[in-house]
Amino acid sequence: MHDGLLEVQFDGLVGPSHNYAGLSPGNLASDRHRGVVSRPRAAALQGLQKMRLVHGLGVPQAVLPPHERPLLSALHRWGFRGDDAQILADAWGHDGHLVRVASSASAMWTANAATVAPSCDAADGRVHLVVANLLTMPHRALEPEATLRVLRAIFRDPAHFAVHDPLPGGYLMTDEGAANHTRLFGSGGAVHLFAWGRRGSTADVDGPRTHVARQTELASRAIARLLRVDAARALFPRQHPAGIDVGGFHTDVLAVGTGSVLLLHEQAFVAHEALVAELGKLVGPEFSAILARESELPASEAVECYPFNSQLLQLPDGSMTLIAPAESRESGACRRYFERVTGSGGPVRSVHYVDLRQSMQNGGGPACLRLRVPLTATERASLNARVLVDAPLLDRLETWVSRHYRERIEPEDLRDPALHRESMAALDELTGILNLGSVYEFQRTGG
Ligand code: SUG
Repeated sequence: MHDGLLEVQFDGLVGPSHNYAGLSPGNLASDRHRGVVSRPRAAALQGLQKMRLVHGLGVPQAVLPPHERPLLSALHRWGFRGDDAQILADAWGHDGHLVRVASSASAMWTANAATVAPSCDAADGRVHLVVANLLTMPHRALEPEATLRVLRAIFRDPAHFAVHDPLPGGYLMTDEGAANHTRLFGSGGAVHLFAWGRRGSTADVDGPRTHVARQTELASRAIARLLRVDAARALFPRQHPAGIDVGGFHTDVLAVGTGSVLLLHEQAFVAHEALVAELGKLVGPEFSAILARESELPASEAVECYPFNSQLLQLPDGSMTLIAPAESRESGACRRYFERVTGSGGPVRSVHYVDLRQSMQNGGGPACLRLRVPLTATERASLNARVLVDAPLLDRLETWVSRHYRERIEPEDLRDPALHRESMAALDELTGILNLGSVYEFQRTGG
C-alpha cells in the first residue's frame, strides 16, 4: 500500500422516496417485489447501521447523498407543464409509469455510480472516477447528471482527482460502473478486471437469452483507457451469459474480490479457469480464488441470497472480513460456502451478517450500496465535503432520517406532491450537514 492507501467505502444513503416499482427487468428481486409497500425510514436506517458496523471495524466509511426524487425536471422535459402538483397529476393520469421512473431512489446503489482507479494505478498519479451512464435502465439513466455534480463537489481538487463525464455513445457504450469492476492487488502489483456482458460493436449470438446484458465490452475498454491504468494489467472477462440469465445482472452478484482474494461462482465469468490462472500470474503467489461450483451452491440460490454481494473488507490488522446479507445466513449452501472461505487458512476470517432487507428486495445487497474509492492519507484530507463518517455524523444522520422520512410508501403515494416537498426539505438540510454546497437542481433554480 502507498502513502497510507486505504479503500474508503462510499455508501449511498437511501432516499426518502425508496419504493418497489419493478423497474429492472433481469433483476429478479425488483420484479418480484413490484407494488409492495416500502419502508423508506427503515431502509435508510438499515443502511446507516451497516455504515456504523464498517466504521466500527476500523474501515474508512463515507456517505453519498440521495438524489432529488421525484425528478420533476425529467417530467418537465417529457412535456408535462404546470406547478409541481399539476405535473405529477398529469403524468400520473397519463401513464403512472413515468412518475415511477422519475421517483426511484436507485442512486442508493453507489456501486453503479462510477468506476474508480486509485492514483497509484493511474499514469498521471491522480484518482480517476468515470461516472456511469446507466443507460440500460431508464430510471437509472436519470442518475448520471446528479452523480457527476455530487462527485465533482466532493472530489474537487484537480491536483488529486479527475471525475470524468459518463460515456457518450448510447447503446454501444452502456456502462454500470464499479459493479462490473474489480481491482486486485498483490506482490505482483495491481490488476483490474473490467467485466462486460455484451460486445456492443457486433450483434451477440452467444449472449444471454432471457435477460439483458447491461455492460458492453466497448464501454469497459473505454473506461480502462480513461482510468489510465496499465493496459498490460487490465483484463476484460465476459460475464457468463448463463449467470445473467439466472439473475446475475451485475458481476458483483456472482463475484467479489479485494486485495489478493477473489470469491466467485463458476457462472460469474466465461472461461473462469483461464481467468483465475492469469490472475495468479499477475497478482502474485499469494493470490487465492475460492470458486463455488454450481453443484455446491446453485447460481439461482446465490442470486436469491447474495453471498457474493458481500463486502470483502481488509481490516487494520491485515485480515479480511465479509459483510454479508442476513439472507445468506438462511441458506445452508451459502453458509457452507462461507465456512469454506473462512476456514481455508487464507486472510478471510469472519462473516458479519447485516439486515438490509429493504434494499435487498430491490436486488441491492451490501456491495451494491457502496462505491470503493482507494485514497491515500493526503487524498482523504483533500476531500471537499464532510462525507467521511464518524460516530457523531452517523448519529446526526439517523436523527435526520427519523425526522424526515416516511415510515411507509404505497405505490399510489408516488403521485403525492407532499412527498416531493418533504424530500426537498430533507435534502436541503442534508447538504448543510455534509457541507456539500448546492448540488441539487432545486437548490440551483430555486424551484
Ligand atoms: O439497477 N434495482 C437496482 C439494483 C442495483 C444493484 N446494484 C449492484 N448489483 N451493484 C438495479 O437493478 C430496482 C428499482 C425498482 O424496481 O423499483 C433497481 O433499480
